[in-house]
Amino acid sequence: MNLKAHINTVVLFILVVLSTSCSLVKKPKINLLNEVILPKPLSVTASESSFELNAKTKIFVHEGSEELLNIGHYFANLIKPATGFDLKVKSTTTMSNSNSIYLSISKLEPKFGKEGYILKISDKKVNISANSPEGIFHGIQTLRQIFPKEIEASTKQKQLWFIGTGEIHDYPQYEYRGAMLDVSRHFFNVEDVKKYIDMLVVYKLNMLHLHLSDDQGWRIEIKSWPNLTEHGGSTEVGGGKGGFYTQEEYKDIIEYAQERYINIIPEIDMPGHTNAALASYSELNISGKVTELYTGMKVGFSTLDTNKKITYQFIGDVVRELSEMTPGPYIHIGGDESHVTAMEDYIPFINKVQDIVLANGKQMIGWDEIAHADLKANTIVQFWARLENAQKGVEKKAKVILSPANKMYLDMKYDSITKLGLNWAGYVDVESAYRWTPSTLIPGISKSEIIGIESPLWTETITNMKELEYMVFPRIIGHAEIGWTLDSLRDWNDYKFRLKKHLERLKIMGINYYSLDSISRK
Ligand code: TNX
Repeated sequence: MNLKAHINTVVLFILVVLSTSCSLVKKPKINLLNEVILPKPLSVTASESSFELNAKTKIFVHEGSEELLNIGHYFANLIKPATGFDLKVKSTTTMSNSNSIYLSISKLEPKFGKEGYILKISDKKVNISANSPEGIFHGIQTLRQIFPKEIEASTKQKQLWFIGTGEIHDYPQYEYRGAMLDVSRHFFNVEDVKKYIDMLVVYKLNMLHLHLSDDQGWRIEIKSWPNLTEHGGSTEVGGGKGGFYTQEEYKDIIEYAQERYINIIPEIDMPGHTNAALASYSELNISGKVTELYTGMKVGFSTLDTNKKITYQFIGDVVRELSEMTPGPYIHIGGDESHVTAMEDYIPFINKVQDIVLANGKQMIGWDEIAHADLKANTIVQFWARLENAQKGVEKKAKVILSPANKMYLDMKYDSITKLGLNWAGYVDVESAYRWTPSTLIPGISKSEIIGIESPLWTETITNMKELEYMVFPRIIGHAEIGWTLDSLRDWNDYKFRLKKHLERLKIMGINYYSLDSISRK
């Protein structure tokens, strides 16, 4: 080694020693219990030291797991803009590396299920373990929320990234925690849907139900019935140009969602809410003639002809093409507000559609009206309006998803001065969205019959992402906590306090949320 190289090495050594000892001296005490994590985890214990994430931190994943490597890269990319760090993600067999974030599948107690996780933070490393990758992904969302809120910034921040040490144990109380987006009344393109998915995963939601057809527009390409999108996809409420997803685009959404542990549930609403299809194919109409395209906001005026063979051929084709593209277990068939379909036609219609869905290897979900039909063992009833329907469903041994309109409809106005939205189910302020308990909502329906809850956003009055965000946030965060967190750990005043702090984070994320000034007045 020549002299110059030697001097360089010595200087470098001194620098390294200085920098590590400096950071040791500076290491702050941070109390993990003070961090806001939404939804609230099952247990948090704090050990009042801190871990620093810096440019040298490495993400290690348990050897051989492609999926965990992907999650590692997801986290590295997530924090890259704000930190400027390009964290390495590597496979490993040992856990002895310091300054690392270690992701591993291990056998946690069965109660953690496939979505639970344990997050351990020491001053040297972060460790997330779970029974399956879903759990690791949820653990990553918790880790993300523990970092200073500036971690969400889209530009490089000048600051250090310390987090408090301790341990978090966590798993959900309901397996189905969903959102629904109506892309029919107003179309939202692939980029918008991906953005929405990215917002949902922060709160550990795991289902996105897409309302793909209604009177005002058909939004998914069906190759055997091309006019559905060509003609039926060309409109939306208010006369805009509509739009639709090609099958390639739909698969792209599914893949994006899958990488984030979100299951996509496609809905084709029938036999009502079908004007876009009726305007595209004459043979589906009772009159045998096509209808006009519709851009208004009325509901309940359209129906497929439930007595024609061609109707079931049509549904068979649609369900087959959808099932082929959809890896998840569910197909949603709507079934709501079929006001111009006679009950004696409605019941055999739903029965036949249920057979079609089952024949395609899928499980049927329908809005609560389907409880009038003969439900098969694994059919799911989605409660939105009528308690009697949900109760009837449970009597018929169906499981239920709860979407009570007066608590969960994100298209309901917050209050009388909200510009967007509707109010047929009343105003849904942030408090009433949060202050209820699924298992005590409907007499006769207990926790074991409820697979979970879902927050629908109908879009008659919602035309773009800024408007969507305003109606969704922050109410959906409360719904996410209802679905995930044990009822006994939830309290409105405590939640209100945590949510207010969390709103500063939403601001940095650039989300156009509804301000909580109105709840501060209370
Ligand atoms: C009822 S909820 C509907 C939708 C409307 C919504 C508006 C349900 C199953 N049907 O068609 O868009 O109200 O809030």
